[in-house]
Amino acid sequence: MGDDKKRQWALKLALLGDPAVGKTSLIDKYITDSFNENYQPTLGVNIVTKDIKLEEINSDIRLLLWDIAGQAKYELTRKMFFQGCSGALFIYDKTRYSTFENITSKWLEDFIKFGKPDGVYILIGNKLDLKDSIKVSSEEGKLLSQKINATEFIETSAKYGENVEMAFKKLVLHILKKSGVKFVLD
Ligand code: G3D
Ligand code: MG
Repeated sequence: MGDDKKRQWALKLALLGDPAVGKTSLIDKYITDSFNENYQPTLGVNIVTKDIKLEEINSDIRLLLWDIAGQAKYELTRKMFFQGCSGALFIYDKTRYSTFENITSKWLEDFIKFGKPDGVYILIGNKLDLKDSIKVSSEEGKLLSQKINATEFIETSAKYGENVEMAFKKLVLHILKKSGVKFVLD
């Protein structure tokens, strides 16, 4: 209370999920307004930065969004991918059940094995707009998020931007909250 000094943060966030679930599309949608830089090294990762301001906690935050660019190379660069990573979005495609199953058997396992023990993560069911091809119900998504102790479950459409900004913002707020920043998060 009474501390009005502006704070600055840099957070590394990972987007995890099977090929074609929409990781890159979610990032593209999110950064459209304030694109900074985007480079694709030969390492199999894509790193995009985005600077955001969160007035509610008087903070400037630089986000480093790590996206898997080549599946085979990801296996080789996993350690680096998770080093210093504060949080993750676990993404599956609501129209492909195998992408949902792989959240636990592959992506969560990697995050636990290679990531920070106190890392924060949100479960994302993407392609919400493909109403006629849905294979994973909202109830199943919700149940999985509880089972894996995700801080939130959010369904998105990267195509139409539905809930995209909210998903990233919630991840950031949950990370800051967990690291001791005092504010009310609902
Ligand atoms: P990835 O980065 O996880 O591999 P991409 O996935 O972002 O490359 O997306 C894979 C394909 O799914 C792309 O289609 C992309 O347009 C589509 N996609 C991603 N998110 C959504 C969504 O929310 N709704 C719909 N309808 N499609 C989505 P293409 O045809 O370019 O391969
Ligand atoms: Mg991609």
